[in-house]
Amino acid sequence: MSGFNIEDYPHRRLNPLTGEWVLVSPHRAKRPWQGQVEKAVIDERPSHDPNCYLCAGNERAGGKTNPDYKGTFVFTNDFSALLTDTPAGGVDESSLFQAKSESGICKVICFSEDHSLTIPEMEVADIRKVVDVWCEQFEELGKKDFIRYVQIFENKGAIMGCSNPHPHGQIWSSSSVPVEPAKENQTQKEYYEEHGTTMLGDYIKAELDKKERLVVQNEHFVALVPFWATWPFETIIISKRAVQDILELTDEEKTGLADIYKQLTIKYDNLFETSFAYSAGLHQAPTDSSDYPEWHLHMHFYPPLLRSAAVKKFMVGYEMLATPQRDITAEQAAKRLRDLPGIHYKKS
Ligand code: H2U
Ligand code: ZN
Repeated sequence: MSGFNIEDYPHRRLNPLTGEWVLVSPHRAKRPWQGQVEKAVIDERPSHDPNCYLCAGNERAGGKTNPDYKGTFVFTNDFSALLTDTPAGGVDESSLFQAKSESGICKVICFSEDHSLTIPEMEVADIRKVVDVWCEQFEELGKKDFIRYVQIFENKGAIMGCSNPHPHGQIWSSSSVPVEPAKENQTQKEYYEEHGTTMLGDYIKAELDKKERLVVQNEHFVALVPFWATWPFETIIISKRAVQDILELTDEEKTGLADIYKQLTIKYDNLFETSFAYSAGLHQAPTDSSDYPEWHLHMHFYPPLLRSAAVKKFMVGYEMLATPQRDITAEQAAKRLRDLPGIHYKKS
């Protein structure tokens, strides 16, 4: 088509980290939205909830009692999806019936003793304590012979299936490299072999130059809407220095990670003046003691909200059967986030 441009015409964009494509239909986002934009009721929570299984001093579903912790608190998930003592073995009948034993360790991390808080409302110094726990856990779990990948993540909000508003995250570590990191393992390796530099290092260099998809940044990290974003307000935090995992971060960089986690989630909360739901998690090199110079630490944020505190995007129909699709472009989403105040709406 002559005169093609990506602001006006339907097109596909490549996600170089997964090798997958997303369909973008910018012409559809041009229709004005006339539906109401309802504000969510501000949910006021107590600092301590006697019925919360993550609050200090309370009993959990498994029967154990939480200590009187202050700051962060880590425990082994009472309903772990992976177990340490799974016998080796599998099913290997033919290429059609393949199964492999999998073992691992799952943990839950309380980010704060204060039940009422969320990351955007916590102090950077307290989020830094969360980053320190990530480092301790990544090191401890990654050192184990049978652990080859450590997935650190946060599921936030009831619409993401999160069972409890108490600020918390999880770590699932496993004996094999799971599907998403395995794709990124392959693509980053191929890129590094071809260019001698990390894919995401080259990517942020270009994005810092173009600026149109940037959301927030500090000295050590940048948060942006990736060119290939699938979810309406999907973002990625990337370290400015290429490091394979969080253990390589300097003290200052760890504080930088805490800072950008807060800055980005403030933007998110301010977008619809609601506690913004998402699944977010770090992607880093496998922990099988090989060297992975191609791996570049980053954190994905996949939020489901589209238009208001209540209207979410559904990945259904064409997206389940063919390919993911979006209307609002990555550039429009980035501009909306970038233009929002940097102070949390509850504090302004
Ligand atoms: P979500 O925030 O994504 O719902 O996860 C909370 C985790 O906490 C979940 O994996 C665990 C669940 O198994 N959990 C416990 O380990 N102990 C409890 O008493 C309740 C929930
Ligand atoms: Zn609580």
